[in-house]
Amino acid sequence: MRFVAILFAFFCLSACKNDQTSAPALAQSEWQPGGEATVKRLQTRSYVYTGGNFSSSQQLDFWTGFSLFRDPWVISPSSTADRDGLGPLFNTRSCISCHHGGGRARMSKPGISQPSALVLRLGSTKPDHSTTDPNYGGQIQPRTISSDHLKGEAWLDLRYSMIDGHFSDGEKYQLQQPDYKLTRLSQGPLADNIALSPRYAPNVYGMGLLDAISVEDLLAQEDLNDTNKDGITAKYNRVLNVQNGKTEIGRFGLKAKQPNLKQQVAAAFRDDIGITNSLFGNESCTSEQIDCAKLGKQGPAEIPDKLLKLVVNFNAFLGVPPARNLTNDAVSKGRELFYQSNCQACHTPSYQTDPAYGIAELANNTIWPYTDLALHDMGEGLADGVHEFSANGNEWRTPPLWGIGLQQRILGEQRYLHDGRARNLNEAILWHGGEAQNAKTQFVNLSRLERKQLISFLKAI
Ligand code: HEC
Ligand code: HEC
Ligand SMILES: [Ca+2]
Ligand SMILES: [Ca+2]
Ligand SMILES: [Ca+2]
Repeated sequence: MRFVAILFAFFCLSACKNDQTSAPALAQSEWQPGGEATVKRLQTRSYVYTGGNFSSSQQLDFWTGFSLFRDPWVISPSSTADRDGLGPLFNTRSCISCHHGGGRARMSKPGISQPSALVLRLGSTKPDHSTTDPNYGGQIQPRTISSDHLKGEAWLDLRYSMIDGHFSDGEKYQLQQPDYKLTRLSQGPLADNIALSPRYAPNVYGMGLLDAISVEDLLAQEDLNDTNKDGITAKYNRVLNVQNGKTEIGRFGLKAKQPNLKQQVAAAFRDDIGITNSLFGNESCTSEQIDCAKLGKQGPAEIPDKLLKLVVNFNAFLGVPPARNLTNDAVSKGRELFYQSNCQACHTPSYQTDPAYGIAELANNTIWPYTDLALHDMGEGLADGVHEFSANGNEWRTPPLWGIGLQQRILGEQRYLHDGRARNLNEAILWHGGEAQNAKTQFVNLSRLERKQLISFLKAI
């Protein structure tokens, strides 16, 4: 009897293996994940280089855009009219303080602090996504230009508790479960039905290429009723394009709230730095924040369209780092395991960008971003409870994985996931739940060697 059972288990194992997706042969294009817009040589301290194929006038725009991304904004009025208008309430003075070298920045330390790269969004716990907090609006801005009249909205009290677990082979691991509280709130507690949604600044290279994926290629992956029965339902966020008032597919932001790169950058200017623009013309002050309104913008947009466009193009042209070590033995085994574990069901390996995309250098490129840009229920463990358009409190957009192995090298620190709770790639995978539960279980069941191989693949792409 026992023998039969073992025999049966053996057959099932091999049958189940056949069910799994096996990796396609390594393509030459995988070495250049950003296609023509891949950075030529790997840099050590920063991602800030354009891809190979931009003209000299585009390069010039890129570097001018970079200075607007890097240099701090100052209080208005000032002698540098090109970069004043900071606040009244703000998170940090520059884009780069949250996107170090075009990537992520240092994560907040546990304890009480004014966070920088960890943005505390406020959102509705009800499907009515447009509700924001009457006092604080849609985001906590911890800093202010005037310590006399206007206080920063709140500080963060961040604590971690440890969760013990083990892989199937008995090896132990520990995950840190975050607990977020607001403290030193300037206008009392948050309203009912409003919850905190912590967001750790993501990488911003390759954004132009993600913008250049055609809507058709994205929607072809939508699978609301899980017709292929793999336990995964890809859903695209439907969001407001503030320029034309239309509902469009969301791509940018951790819940894919923004339909295009320009709107993402314009929202960052207003919400994170306090710089109004033609898309978001009012300061982030709520109607309860009268002193904020008094100190705010007088006159036209604080960043004119011409300069806004330079920053958008900086983000669009920011090249993707080249892949490394793909033919290394461990990496190619890890590549096989990535597909066998069904990671690619959400982390869609590759696309051909839209041949008709407006920026010719970004059009019609073979790219390897490893994302479907769709929303997935990732389980209670990662849920923030906050709705953003059609995204619910359990859902997050699949992040791209290109260049992910370079974080230690560029930032000198590794932190992953929407709130930076994961301290390495192992932990990032172990937090996967919900629709990704099966993939996570596959990972937990791998041998120690296989887990290392899978991680070495992630470090190579
Ligand atoms: C205070 C920190 C902070 C500042 C300052 C900041 N960002 Fe971000 N950035 C974030 C966070 C957090 C997100 C994710 C937002 C979300 O989930 O909606 C983000 C998202 C983005 C994205 C989309 C990435 C993606 O994968 O969808 C781009 C592009 C971007 N930021 C560019 C900028 C630019 C340009 C500036 C300056 C105008 C800027 N950011 C300023 C924290 C910051
Ligand atoms: C059901 C869809 C889905 C599947 C399957 C899936 N992922 Fe993810 N993955 C996501 C989403 C969504 C996130 C973002 C979650 C968050 O930030 O809370 C994510 C985040 C990650 C991150 C962290 C990225 C970052 O920049 O912080 C890594 C690494 C990762 N996944 C690797 C994997 C691997 C390896 C597998 C297979 C074992 C896998 N994923 C399977 C959807 C998926
Ligand atoms: Ca302002
Ligand atoms: Ca606010
Ligand atoms: Ca499915």
